[in-house]
Amino acid sequence: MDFKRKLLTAALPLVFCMSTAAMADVKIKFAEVHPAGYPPVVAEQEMGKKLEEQSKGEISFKMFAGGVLGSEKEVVEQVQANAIQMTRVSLGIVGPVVPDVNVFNLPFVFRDHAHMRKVIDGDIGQEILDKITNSEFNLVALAWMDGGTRNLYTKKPVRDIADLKGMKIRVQGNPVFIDTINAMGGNGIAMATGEIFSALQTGVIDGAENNPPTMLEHNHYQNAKFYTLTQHLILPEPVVISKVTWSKLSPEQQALVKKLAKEAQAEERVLWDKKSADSEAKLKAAGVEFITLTPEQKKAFYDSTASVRAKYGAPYADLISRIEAVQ
Ligand code: BDP
Repeated sequence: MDFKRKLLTAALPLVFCMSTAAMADVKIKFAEVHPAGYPPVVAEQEMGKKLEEQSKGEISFKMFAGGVLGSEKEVVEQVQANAIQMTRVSLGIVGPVVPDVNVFNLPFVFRDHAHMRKVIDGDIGQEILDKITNSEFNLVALAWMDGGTRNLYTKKPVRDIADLKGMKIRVQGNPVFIDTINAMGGNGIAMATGEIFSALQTGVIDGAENNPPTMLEHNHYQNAKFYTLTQHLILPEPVVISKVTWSKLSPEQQALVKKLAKEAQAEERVLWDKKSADSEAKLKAAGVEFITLTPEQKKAFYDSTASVRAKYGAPYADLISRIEAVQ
């Protein structure tokens, strides 16, 4: 064996040892604020696995779960700059960046969870994704994850809207949500997801609002034992990719990413329903009291937020009528 050949043979195993990530043309870092095992995280990892396989290793995918790459707001900024390539965020966080999406962020804009799903699965859902893509904010929106229905959780029970008076309630950093809590009589305070646990613990806030899986998995229930089923927000969560990365993909690769993101949308929904039911059972077992409102009591929450729908919904009156018409 001549020297050159020897060298080549020695190097071969090395080449095969190189990870797909090292060889891929496009490397995707995906940021998630939720922990491993949480429905969207599971569906997104599956999407990543399929992406690596079906792109034949041209695209690599790595999940960074549990908020290790920063808060959702910080992550969105990094995706805009292509320092992170993909993420899933609550639409609440996108609203301040792309105001058009705030239609879905309005209190009680959806009748119920099933209505929200119908809307995001149809033309309107695609239109809102396109609003994100066509905005100047350097993101391409691919699909929707389901984030369930948000309800109030508090240290002292809210059995009626009057009980909320003056309570400091954490919301996502979006003026629509601060105004919503204030309109209900509380005091809306914006902070990042990762700060809620200690804010509840130290009494900086009296409560927050979210779906059962987040209340459970982020341990908020440890310091807020009352869960009032207001159902005031039903926020879908877009999966977005940086436009810089998107433009590096071939049309075939773009189609593949889109297709797999839509598959993840369908897969996550099944996981979500199971996780929600499990979370409710676990929260109850941990001593959380679920407070159901009568239709009149719920109407009081709806009526109190009319000013918010009027203020932020006015430019979108037609769209809101189309949302209401979805059966
Ligand atoms: C959860 C969303 C997550 C948000 C969180 C929050 O899935 O994206 O960050 O609420 O309110 O339901 O911060």
